[in-house]
Amino acid sequence: MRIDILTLFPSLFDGPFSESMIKRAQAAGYAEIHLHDIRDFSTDKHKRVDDYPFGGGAGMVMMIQPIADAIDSLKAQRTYDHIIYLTPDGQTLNQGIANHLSLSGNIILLCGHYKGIDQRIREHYITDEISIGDYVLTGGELAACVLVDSIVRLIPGVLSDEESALTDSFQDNLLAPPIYTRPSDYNGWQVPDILLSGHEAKIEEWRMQQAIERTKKLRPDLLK
Ligand code: 6GU
Repeated sequence: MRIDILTLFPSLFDGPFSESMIKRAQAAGYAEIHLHDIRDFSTDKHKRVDDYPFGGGAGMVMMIQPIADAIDSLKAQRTYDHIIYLTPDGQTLNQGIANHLSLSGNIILLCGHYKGIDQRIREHYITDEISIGDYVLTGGELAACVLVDSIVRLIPGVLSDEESALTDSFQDNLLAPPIYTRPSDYNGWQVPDILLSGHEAKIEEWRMQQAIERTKKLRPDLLK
C-alpha cells in the first residue's frame, strides 16, 4: 500500500514512522509512506498557506491552492482509492474502518491545521473524513499517525504472528481477555489455573467468557 500524507509539519511524523512495526512494514515493502509539505506547493511569493475566513471570525483557514495543487500532482501520477481528511468532525475511527482501509492500494491523508481547510476542498477532493475521537487536537498529524498505525498493522504479512490481529480487542466487537506470562506466581499473585492446565479447548472457552464479561462491564456499547 502507498500512503501519501499532506501536511504543514512533515517532521511530526519522524518518530512514529521510524520505529517498530511501521518501520518494519516500510523496510519490508508492505507500506510506502510519502510525506509532502503543503507549503512547497504554494504559488504565493511568501509561501502563504492560510488566510482569513470570509465572513469574519477567529482563526485562519488553509487555502485551496496549495492543497489542490498537491492533490492534483499526486492524482496525475496514480489513482487513489481514498482521499482522507483528518478532522474532528469526521466519522469516528473504529476497527471496521481500519480493516476496510487496509485493503486499499493508494491513499492520501490530508492533515488540517488552524481552523481547518476551505470547505471547497472537502467538497471536490475528499472522499472520506475521519476523526480519532471526540476531543480537539492541534492538527490532523497525530490523528494521521494513529490512522496509519491502525491500517498498516492489518496489511497481511506485516505482523509477525498473523494470528495476533485476529485476536485483537475490537476485532469481534469484544475486548481482549487478560494475558499473563512467567512467572506463574509473582510474590503470591497467581496466574489463573486454567491457563496452566494445557486444556486448549477449555482455555479458549475461558478466554471467550472473559472477553464477553470484560466487554459487558467496560464497554457494553460494543455488544449492541
Ligand atoms: Cl482527525 N483532527 C483534529 N484536529 N482533532 C481531532 C481529530 C482530528 N480527531 C480527534 N480530534
